[in-house]
Amino acid sequence: MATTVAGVHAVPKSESGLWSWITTVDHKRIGVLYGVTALSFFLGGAPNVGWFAYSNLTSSQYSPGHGVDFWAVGLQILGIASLAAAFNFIVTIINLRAPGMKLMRMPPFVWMTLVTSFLIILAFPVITVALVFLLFDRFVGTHFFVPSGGADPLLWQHLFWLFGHPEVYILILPAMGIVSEVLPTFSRKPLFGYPVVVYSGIFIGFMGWGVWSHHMFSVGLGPLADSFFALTTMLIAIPTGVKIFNWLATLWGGKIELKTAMLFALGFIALFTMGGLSGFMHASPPADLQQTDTYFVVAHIHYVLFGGAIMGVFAGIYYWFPKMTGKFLNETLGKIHFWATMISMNLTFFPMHFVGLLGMPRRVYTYSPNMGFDTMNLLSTIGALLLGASVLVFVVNFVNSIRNGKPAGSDPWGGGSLEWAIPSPPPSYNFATIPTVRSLDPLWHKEGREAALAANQVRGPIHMPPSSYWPAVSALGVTLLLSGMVFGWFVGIPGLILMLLGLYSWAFEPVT
Ligand SMILES: [Cu+2]
Repeated sequence: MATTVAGVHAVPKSESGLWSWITTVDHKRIGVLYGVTALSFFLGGAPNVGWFAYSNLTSSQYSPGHGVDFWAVGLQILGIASLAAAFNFIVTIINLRAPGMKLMRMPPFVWMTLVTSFLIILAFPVITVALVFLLFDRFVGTHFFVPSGGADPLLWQHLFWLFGHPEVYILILPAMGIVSEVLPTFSRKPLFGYPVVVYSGIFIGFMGWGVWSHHMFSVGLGPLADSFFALTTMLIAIPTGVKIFNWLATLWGGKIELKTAMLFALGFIALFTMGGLSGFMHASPPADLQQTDTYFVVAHIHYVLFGGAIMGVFAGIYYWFPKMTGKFLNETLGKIHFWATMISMNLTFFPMHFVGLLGMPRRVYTYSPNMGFDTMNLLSTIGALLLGASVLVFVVNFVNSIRNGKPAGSDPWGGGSLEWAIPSPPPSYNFATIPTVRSLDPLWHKEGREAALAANQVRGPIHMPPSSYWPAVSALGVTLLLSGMVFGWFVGIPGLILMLLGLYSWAFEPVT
């Protein structure tokens, strides 16, 4: 993965070749994890405790069977995978930049990946601790979350949201980074206020640690705590607003080209801003007290995480697909995908603001008629079906373009960052020799462009590790080892052996 990050072109061990790509990319491991979690549907009941799994719903008393165990163990495995990826990104970004690639010359997506990686390595241990407590409660009979044993169930809420709020930024910051690269390319202008965009991203990363109790205003933490978390939450809107104005200023006076990637980036700005505005509303404890546990909150989270994160990810896919595969995604299907998503997304989630304010509660599967929810709820349902269908358009486009897409050259959009100077798809070593970087957006400067293109020509001494199956063996071993907590030692012990075998063999693999 690190090899495809723009401008950072080191090749860490085991990151070349298709197989090791499959075994080291975080998302593939999430697939394995999802397999483990989904197993619980067949082997012990789904973990039906809501996504934030408040105690004491998760205790053995209220959740017998193995559903919660699968969920907790699966989340621990995901934590290990995410930590491994985050450390890999941090080490790569800090240590293995090209000569002249100062921190303040890095592409914004790399910057936001760096901030996100720090959030991951600091936030995941918090949920790890909470899950270890929970597993102790369930397996050993401790009382970390058992009120009858003297515990305070709020401990889970604090631990969960101390992880859970930074997690929101783990999801949104990379999307902000993607958009900060897509907008300049299709406006033919450098990112407006690059340092301010970077610093506000770092500021959001810091501030994300001081707002977790805004998820707990209805708990009754007292006026002092409520006021503090209301203020910090309102404060975090400032760097977010700064970013939005910088993106708008990037567009201002630009030569705007409405390719699909650009449409998704613009959609991101519109929808994420709306999500930010409703978020600002429940930064106020009295307002939140009315909105909490209603569909208003459901509307908010989908505007920030679907309108924000998912739109950003689609912008990134349309932008870098030609680089990754050497082929274009079909623009017509792309535009149909974009407009279908935009319309159905708003049809699904916008009415939820209103039914939420009318008091429609979350996590209830049916409602009595004549509450005034019916029409708007029906609109949401129709919207959700259309939204699903719009993703199918994308899937068809994706599969078809991989096979029969129009060939894209090395630089289909005229981008400013270094990845557009190497062939599409990139060779595993990226640049034949590592170029020296002299500015931000090096390809938009004559000498930077010449240096990057020249660096492509001569194959220099770049150390390339062999592709390896061992990371896959270690990952499988870790998964089995932890699954042993649910299934028993006959799964755990082989997992331990596989893990040690994989790590040992991986470490001592001969270097070619
Ligand atoms: Cu939050």
